[in-house]
Amino acid sequence: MRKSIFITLLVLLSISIASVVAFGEGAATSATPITIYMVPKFTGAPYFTACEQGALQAVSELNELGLPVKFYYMGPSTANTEDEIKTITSIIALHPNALLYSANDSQALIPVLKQAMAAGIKVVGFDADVADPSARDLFINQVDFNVLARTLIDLVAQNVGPDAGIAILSADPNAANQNAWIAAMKAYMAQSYPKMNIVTIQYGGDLPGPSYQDAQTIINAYYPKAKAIVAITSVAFPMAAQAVLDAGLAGKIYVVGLATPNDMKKYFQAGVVKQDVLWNPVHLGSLALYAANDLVRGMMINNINGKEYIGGGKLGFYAVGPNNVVLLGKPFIFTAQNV
Ligand code: RAM
Repeated sequence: MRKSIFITLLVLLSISIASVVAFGEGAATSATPITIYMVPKFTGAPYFTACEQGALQAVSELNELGLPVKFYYMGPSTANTEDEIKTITSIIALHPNALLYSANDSQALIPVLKQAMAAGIKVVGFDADVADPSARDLFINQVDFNVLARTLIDLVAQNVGPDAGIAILSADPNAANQNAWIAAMKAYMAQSYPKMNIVTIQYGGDLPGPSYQDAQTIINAYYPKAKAIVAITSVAFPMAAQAVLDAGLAGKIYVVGLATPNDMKKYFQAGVVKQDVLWNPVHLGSLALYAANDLVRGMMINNINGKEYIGGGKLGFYAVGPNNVVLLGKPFIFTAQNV
């Protein structure tokens, strides 16, 4: 049954590609390159560089198919909402076909994204959404919020205990992804570990210095009440590990979070981190790029068993869910054995 749906999808995608190639259906023909900009929360992080790499892979696959894409990656070098808005404003003036964003702030970006849509630009979020689904065409969510929350909290329960006190180290207080994970962690704790509790939530703004200082605050003001730090940004996790290491508390405070395995290697080696959780950021960037291409070229697959699909090239087909959210996949747990 699944196989036959897959074959139907494959056939439909090739028809869809063929029609674009042969008849120039939709907004752009194969001969006309389309222009796509990718704006991460910030450029200076291996996590977002991995998203960029994924987008570049998709660009070269599409080029091979005769569907040329001009691709540009730009954004603030460190987390900064105002600069992110300025970047998007300047991109709108260049009239690209599509814009990919990861929002530092789920509210602040809404007007500029609506402006982009009004200018005829297809808008696709990845990694971190905005609070208003009508401000973008699609959002690619890396992992189901509840699945990610469960993964992190189960690790705390296994390593510290079902009654652990937790300090959360987050990003911008208005970041949609971090806030959704926090809400999902609270709900899962209440349901599965009623004695577990969140002692404090600190917001390091996805910036190294403030994240390190927040980790120090947790160590100095909340340990031993908090015996676990859950650092849910790729900037904060290595900073938390560094702060615990510097305080001589490796092995006493359990530090877990989200970051590229490469970023965490030295902390595994130093014995301060035992697990690192992340999805595949390369695939996230690829799927976002494919989604934008599909929208611009009119290659979305509509109404198979009542659903709409995007074609993600080698990644396969992905259904568009409620609020135009597409789910990428599952989180991985990295350990000293596989980093
Ligand atoms: C940071 C960003 C991003 C988040 C990753 C894990 O780099 O906040 O939104 O998904 O960490």
